[in-house]
Amino acid sequence: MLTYTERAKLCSNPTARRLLNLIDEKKTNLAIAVDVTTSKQLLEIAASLGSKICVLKTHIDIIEDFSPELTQALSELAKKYNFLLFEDRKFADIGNTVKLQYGEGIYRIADWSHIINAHTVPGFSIIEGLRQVGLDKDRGLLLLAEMSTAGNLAQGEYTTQSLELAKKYSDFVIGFITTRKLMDDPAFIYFTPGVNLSQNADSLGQRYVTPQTVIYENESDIIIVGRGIYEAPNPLEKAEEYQQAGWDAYQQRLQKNVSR
Ligand code: S5P
Repeated sequence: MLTYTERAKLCSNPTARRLLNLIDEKKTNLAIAVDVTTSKQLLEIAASLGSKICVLKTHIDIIEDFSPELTQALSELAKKYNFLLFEDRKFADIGNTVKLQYGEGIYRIADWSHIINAHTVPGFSIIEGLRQVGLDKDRGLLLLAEMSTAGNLAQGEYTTQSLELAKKYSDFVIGFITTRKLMDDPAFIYFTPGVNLSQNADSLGQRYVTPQTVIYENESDIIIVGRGIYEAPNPLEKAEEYQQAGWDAYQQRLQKNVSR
């Protein structure tokens, strides 16, 4: 098995390279999902946990006091603590519409978010639309090949076809939202949400597994943790715990492959 850094050399997309390199540099495969509703909370978490994470995932449209200063401040923190921003917009429309949603409007996502994601329901045109905006800015796209929720429809042929789309646009598609590793090509990066050390589910269909299951057993690359960290009494301590768990599982996986 290759290390994150070794895989970085195989990526054509600059954001993918940067991400894989910084994971090894910072020894963290932890992405935090900060689903809070004020700028203040978001910036406080970004500043206090920035050194522990490789990616900070936002839902910018849930911030009730949004202003462009927020994304400016987030970008500065991302630079200072060396993490990437991932706006979890889950684009799902026709090419022309997603182009506008990505590049225009209040949020100007393409101007600050290194990584975005999209459902593959519309087919190739959604990728082409996003790519027209993001490729020149060195951005990267994740496809939702699977989801974490109970009863979700992203499986079987849908997942298989999503992988085919990724291969076709591998200059812009850097990986997937998924529960597990899906392909042998080491240039694709797997992000897995639905991670929690103390709960199996929430009350709305979310399903949780542990960092060990995600990174070691399912051979994914990055754990996405939300409430497990930001709702804890001491988020910094929790972030360290998840960082360690994710990193230990990765080290074990390297060993597993060596001894095979
Ligand atoms: O299938 C998915 C895809 C995503 S991106 N399931 C998810 O839970 N997510 C996101 O991961 C979701 O939007 C949320 O921001 C985060 C999980 O948060 P948690 O609080 O349940 O850890």
